[in-house]
Amino acid sequence: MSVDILFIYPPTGWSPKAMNIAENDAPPIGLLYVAAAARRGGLSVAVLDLNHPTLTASETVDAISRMAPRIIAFSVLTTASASVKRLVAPIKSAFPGLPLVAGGIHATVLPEDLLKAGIDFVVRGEGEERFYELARAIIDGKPVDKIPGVVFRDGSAVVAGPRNVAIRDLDALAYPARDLVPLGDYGQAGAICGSRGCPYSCSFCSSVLSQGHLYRTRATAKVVEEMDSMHAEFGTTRFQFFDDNFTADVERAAALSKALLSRSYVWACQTTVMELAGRLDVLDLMFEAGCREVYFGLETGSRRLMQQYKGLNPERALVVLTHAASRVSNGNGHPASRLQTVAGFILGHPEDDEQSIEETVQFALTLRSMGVDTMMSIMQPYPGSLLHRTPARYGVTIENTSFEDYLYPKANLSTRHLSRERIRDLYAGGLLRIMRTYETGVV
Ligand code: B12
Ligand code: SF4
Repeated sequence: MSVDILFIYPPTGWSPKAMNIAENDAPPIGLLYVAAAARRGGLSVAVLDLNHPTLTASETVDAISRMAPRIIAFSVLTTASASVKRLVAPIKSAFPGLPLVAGGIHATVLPEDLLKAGIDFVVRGEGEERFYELARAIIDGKPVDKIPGVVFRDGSAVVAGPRNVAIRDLDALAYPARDLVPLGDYGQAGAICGSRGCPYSCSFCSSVLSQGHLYRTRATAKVVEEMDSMHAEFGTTRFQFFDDNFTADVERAAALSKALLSRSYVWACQTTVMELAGRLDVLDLMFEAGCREVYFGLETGSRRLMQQYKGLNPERALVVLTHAASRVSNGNGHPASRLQTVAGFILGHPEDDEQSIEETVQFALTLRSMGVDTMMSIMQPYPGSLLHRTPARYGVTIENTSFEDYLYPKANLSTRHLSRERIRDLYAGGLLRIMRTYETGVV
């Protein structure tokens, strides 16, 4: 077997065996979009997800040798950048001259980090159009310096093509090439994207600089069509929307829900509270249409910070979250169950202090007593976020620059109010109090 392109999805910083697989149990949708576009252009493609099944470096080299690709292309999140760097040397020594390409969020925001490690070409931004052009140019021996988004080394110089602009018409894209991965092995096999980008600009989010504020949506009919095709091809009935913010356009969320009323699919999404605060009817509609899990990025439970970040107050947030958590259905075409409601919090915001963190933990405990699940993480300085780009502006110090440690339970920065160690201890203490509510059922 030989292929033009072998796409590789590397593991995050945790060793695959120690990794909480649920965190990483989704097919790499971004990479599968890029693979589908390359295939549509006539290139033969294969995908190796090093998490499914987990492969060591030498097993990866063996797999590459069996597939004999003309180009290797990695999808790189920051937490996976160390894995990619570790793979470069064995691949280069086994296959000298084989071009190595990288794309994805980390490659987009820090291309030189990967070029320095031996990657030959980086594609910044959305890869569907640009990767295909690059791959064709490499195969045909044509120049690559005019391709938007492409960055490469020329001797000691780093050459960058023009800026890669965001794709406007998401409906024109080929569906992600899900057939190239062992779809049945993923917990979140129903991953699907109905929109890209987000109109907000939270300081800790990499979407801001990597995808810009350009919020783009697909036609609802097209999204439903893709769900139907996944149902027909893979038997999918449970879907996970990977949109950054499912209700960023609340009317669109309502329209998509209406279109799903006639299907018996179950689905999950992530969103923010703001848009739904005055539109509980949309939440009801989503539930009626099969939404059975909703993750709210609340980020803080402190009155002061909630106001500052989201223009919200805890009472308003409570109305939305408790409304969601009290939705119960006895069937009606969709599975009889409740709406699992999850509130996500981050500890260690630049303005967090002992008191605001205590308020966040208290708020989480209040939510637990009302049937809402909570998820706590520690603030990370992800490249691509404003916090990483201008830490001094936010009064934070990045104490650890080892990217593989940028995982939600690890403390890697200090703020003007709290040391890194104190953030870690407050997180551990808060988490313990919340975990106890799951053990005992008593809040
Ligand atoms: C859904 C999601 C998840 C899901 C699924 C992840 C998955 N396997 O795909 C779950 C919940 C499992 C998850 C887990 C984690 N996530 Co997450 N997640 C997202 C989210 C909301 C959407 C990702 C997505 O599917 N986007 C849609 C697709 C179409 O876009 P895309 O993936 O960026 O791909 C495009 C381009 O990047 C590029 N591209 C991608 N790959 C390639 C490859 C090549 C060769 C080329 C040329 C181009 C290219 O082209 C694609 C198509 O246009 C993003 C936010 C965001 N906007 O990116 C965060 C995000 C990616 N996650 C993030 C993080 C940190 C994590 C975790 C490490 C959290 C943790 N546990 O500590 C884990 C890592 C797990 C892993 N390795 O998969 C960060 C990454 C930050 C960074 N700088 O790397 C983000 C950006 C959110 C944030 N905090 O800012 N995540
Ligand atoms: S954290 Fe959520 S709401 Fe904030 S910019 Fe990122 S995707 Fe948008």
